[in-house]
Amino acid sequence: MSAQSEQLLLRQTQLNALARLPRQLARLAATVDEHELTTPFLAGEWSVAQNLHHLADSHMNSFLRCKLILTEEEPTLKPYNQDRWAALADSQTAAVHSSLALLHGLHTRWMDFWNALEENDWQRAGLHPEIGRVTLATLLRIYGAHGAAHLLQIRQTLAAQYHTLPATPAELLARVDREWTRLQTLLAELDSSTLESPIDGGWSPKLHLAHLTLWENYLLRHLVGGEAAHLLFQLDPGSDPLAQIDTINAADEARSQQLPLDVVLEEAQRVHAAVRAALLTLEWPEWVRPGADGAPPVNGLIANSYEHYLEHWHSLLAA
Ligand code: NI
Repeated sequence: MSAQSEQLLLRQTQLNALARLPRQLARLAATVDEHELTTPFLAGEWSVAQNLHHLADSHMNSFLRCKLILTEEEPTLKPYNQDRWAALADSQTAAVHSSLALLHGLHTRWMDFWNALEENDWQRAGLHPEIGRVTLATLLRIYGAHGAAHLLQIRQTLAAQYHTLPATPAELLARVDREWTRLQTLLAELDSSTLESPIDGGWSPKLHLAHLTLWENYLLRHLVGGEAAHLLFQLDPGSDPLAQIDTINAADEARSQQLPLDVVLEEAQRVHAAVRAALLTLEWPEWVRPGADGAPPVNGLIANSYEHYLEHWHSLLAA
């Protein structure tokens, strides 16, 4: 590929990221309750709501800068204090629909702006007092990656609500239910063709779900049920499955590719229902007492349930 077409492809990727961001944020926000929106679970970091309001503030500023750069000769760009903005009352409210609506309209206008640029417009620039000369090409590169960085930040913020071990089986189950519901809410919006389409060239939603089912099955049959893990994964006796996670995942991916969508969806619900039932019958003291390695066995239940859903639902936002 020539350097020029590589650059065009990169620009298209950045434009696509900007175009789809408002929908990703709206889908995510629909799964987050008021407590989760406004609690800064990560000490010293913004709440989910502050992240969302910040994206609206930041992109409004950037859109205006883009227009100034296109219509004036190297205009001076006005910096602003984003932390102070995020601390204002309007950035703390749980009413995030206002910022989501702003972003929806704003990104539509912004896409019209970008799509109408002539090739030599991309090198037009403004002067930022702290960063120096900033071209439109640079602004697209920065803001094309900005949303993804905050989506990651939001996921880490939500994950931080689980930093301590669940105190009771009921709390474990509540966490499992919360993240499972988030995952299912995101899946429920996708039609069957989207469920089977690769996301950004990676796994389809169907493959993400099949993968979660594989490890829920491990939780159910090995961690709780005591079945030998090598039998479960059809490995040689004595081999350690946790040392072969990539091989196991790849084998399951190949198997799941061949399965009809309904079978994968049905299996996911069936295995998950069995996991839930099993969690209700745990002899709790055994699970929270530190094992030989110092870690309580409940960690295995967590890693193969709600923590694992959290790692994967994030990818579904881009489906
Ligand atoms: Ni995984």
